Amino acid sequence: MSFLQDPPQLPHPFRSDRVLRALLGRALPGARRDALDADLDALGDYAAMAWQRACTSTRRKPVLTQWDAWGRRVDRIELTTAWQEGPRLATRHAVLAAGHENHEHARLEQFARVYLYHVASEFYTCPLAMTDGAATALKASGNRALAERALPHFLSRDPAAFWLSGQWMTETHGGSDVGDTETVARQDADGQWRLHGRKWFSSAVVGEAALALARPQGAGPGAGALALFYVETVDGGKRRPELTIDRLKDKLGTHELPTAEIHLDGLPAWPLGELAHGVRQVAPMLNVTRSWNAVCAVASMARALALARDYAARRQAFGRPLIEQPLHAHTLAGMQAEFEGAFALAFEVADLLGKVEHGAAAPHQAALLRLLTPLAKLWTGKLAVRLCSEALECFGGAGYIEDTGLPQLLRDAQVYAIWEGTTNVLSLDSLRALAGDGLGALRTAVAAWLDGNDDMHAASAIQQSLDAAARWLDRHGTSRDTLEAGARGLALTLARSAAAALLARQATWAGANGDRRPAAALRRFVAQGLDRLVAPDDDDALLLG
Ligand code: MFK
Repeated sequence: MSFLQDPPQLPHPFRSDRVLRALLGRALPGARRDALDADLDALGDYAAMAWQRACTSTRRKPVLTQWDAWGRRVDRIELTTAWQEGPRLATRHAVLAAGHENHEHARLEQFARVYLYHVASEFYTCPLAMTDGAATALKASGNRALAERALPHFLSRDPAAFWLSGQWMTETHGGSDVGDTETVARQDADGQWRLHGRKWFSSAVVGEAALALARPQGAGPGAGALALFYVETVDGGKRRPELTIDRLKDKLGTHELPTAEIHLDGLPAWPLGELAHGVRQVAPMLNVTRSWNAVCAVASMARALALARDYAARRQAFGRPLIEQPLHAHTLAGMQAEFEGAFALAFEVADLLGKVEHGAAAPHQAALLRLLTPLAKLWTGKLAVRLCSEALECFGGAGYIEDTGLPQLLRDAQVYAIWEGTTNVLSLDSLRALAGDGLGALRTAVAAWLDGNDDMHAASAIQQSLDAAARWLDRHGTSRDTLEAGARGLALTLARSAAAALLARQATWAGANGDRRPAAALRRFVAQGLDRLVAPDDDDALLLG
């Protein structure tokens, strides 16, 4: 054999990530950086180790054993190594606890940890997101008894005390239309609520608790009649018999994540608040998990790009390294600009969340957060698929070969557009936010982000695309069908405009230190287009006829 290609090497995920380091350097007071950097460095070490391990071992999936040899129902799940390591990693580095510290930077510091841990965790971050969402919803509910019981476990820094929480919403009939939930809550003679039903996607079935939507017995139809309940799944170290696992899902990706179908047969439950408006009560959880979704999508992009960039310097073709081939370099640079925009938007959501939660936000920033959360989730979810797909192409045929570890990036990325609501569900959610003062809040924020930046071409492109979005809303806002048909185009336009303005802010900050790379990211991002508005027409019905 005359030639063996060097595989890509993963640079240290924290030390080599100039985009993350630049953001933290600017956004956090110096005194906060030391403790955070120690955790980020350790999580970066873990990620580097996990990549090496994945490249040199056989991929495993969790295994469900429902019955023991003697016929007892056991529902035991054997987890992969990274999942077994999850509680220790998550607690030692405060991946959840950091987000609930009592200061305005708590969420930014938390999501920096999430970003570095996510890919290596093999989607252990999925139940962590649910647990974070459950902690947030419990706090918002004002139910002190449940909060005092669960939060010390959910936010523990001790793996022995740590509990994961699920989010049991999705059902076969309900799906995205959660109002069609069929799970029923019945109250027994001594007043204890018990849940009866089937939940179709539970990604934290190995957890100790969950928040579940159910219809109190006798309540009417629709979402307004649903209630939100807290349940525990384990009693005395054993899974409660009123909870059975029907099977693990056979999914396109996220293979290490034991997503399950479950049956509830009288599982004890406690309402978080009033016995109605459960969707309203679960909304704080949804917005937190959607923020995780965005940051995790960006983390997958970062991984794909880091490997593709390293490989471009290693791989020779047509007499020179790929990175010296103009078209390859141009392709990678375009990907880098998109990634930097997505990173800026996802982390702005993280930063805003911390500010809003701690009363440190400006008046317009609560409405801004409400709008940017679905925008960041939906845009980064789609972009992760496109960027991971493009990154696989950067390896030629090797990108299509399983044991390079590369195809998994693309398979896993597909989940971001589905997990926590599809692109269309999130586009419709952004209409809810726009019905408030979302657009006004975004315009106020964009003006501040552009302040001091000297790229007039970018500023004008951003203003034009926001003006076009506002005109589109004025023109079509009265027709619900047209508004909904164009909601995705509108959401993508707003997401890209916001991301471009955030890149401008980053470019201004970096320019002061002589770093011209963020300005280049802004130019390229704007050149790749901001406006994704869709002109309404009658052809949908014809095309589908
Ligand atoms: C990691 C790997 C994972 C492995 C594979 C996973 C595959 C996917 C598995 C899953 O199932 S993930 C879960 C996916 N499902 C969802 O995310 C739910 C999708 N549906 C929605 O998001 C709907 O928009 C929602 C159910 C939230 C609401 O639909 P409705 O029933 O039409 O509610 P409505 O009447 O519009 O809103 C009810 C209340 O909630 C309103 O408040 P009021 O009662 O005060 O009027 C809304 O304003 C409020 N609300 C809704 N969304 C909100 C919100 N408030 C704040 N933020 C939001 N995002």
